[in-house]
Amino acid sequence: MYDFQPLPFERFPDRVSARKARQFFERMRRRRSARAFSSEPVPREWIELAIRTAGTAPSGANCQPWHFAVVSDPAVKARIRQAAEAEERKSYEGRMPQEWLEELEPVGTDWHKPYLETAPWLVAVFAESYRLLEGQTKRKNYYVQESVGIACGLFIAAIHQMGLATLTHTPSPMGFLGEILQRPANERPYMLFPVGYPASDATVPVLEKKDLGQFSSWFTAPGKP
Ligand code: IYR
Repeated sequence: MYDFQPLPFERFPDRVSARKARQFFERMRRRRSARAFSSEPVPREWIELAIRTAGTAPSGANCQPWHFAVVSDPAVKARIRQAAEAEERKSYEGRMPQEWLEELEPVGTDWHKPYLETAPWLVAVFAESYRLLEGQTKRKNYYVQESVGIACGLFIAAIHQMGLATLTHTPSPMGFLGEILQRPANERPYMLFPVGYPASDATVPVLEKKDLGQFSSWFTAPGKP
């Protein structure tokens, strides 16, 4: 049994909550995935803070089933780029069904991933499917996909909030990440984030996000907002 303490909670005045809700939305709606990065260095401490933010995520039974492998060494970035491009090339040139390729056509992606070397940092996230206790007994983790997904969401928000850009890159398959980054067998690669400033000439597709009414339904008492 854990020790319990009173919930540390700061209640804001309504007008403060209303302002924070609006300001956070206005900030987050300006986030865009970048596919062209500047090589301008970014302090390690900022990346540490984004990862620490990710590590505050709720997780099944507080297992915290994530690992963040962080790369700035150009030699390691080059190996990752080479391996990712080899897989992506096979995907784009045969493994991906026609329907998928057609869906991606307007985005303009292909197997070339120069950003894996240009971005000053690569952050590879691994999901710990189980834990090993002393004596090598396997212990299950719970809600691993959900937990790691939430941690990644917080990471993305933290990176955006500090004025940097990232991309949710999922080269497929990405088993090479575990090998290059020497992760144990109980971890599966989950996502790869190049992080840095966007290139000064970076472009993004003009996309529409769904309107609230298109992705929510509400069940309120008659006459209640
Ligand atoms: N992993 C590939 C393909 C890709 C798939 C989807 I769905 C995207 O939204 C974008 C890319 C790549 O990174 O190019």
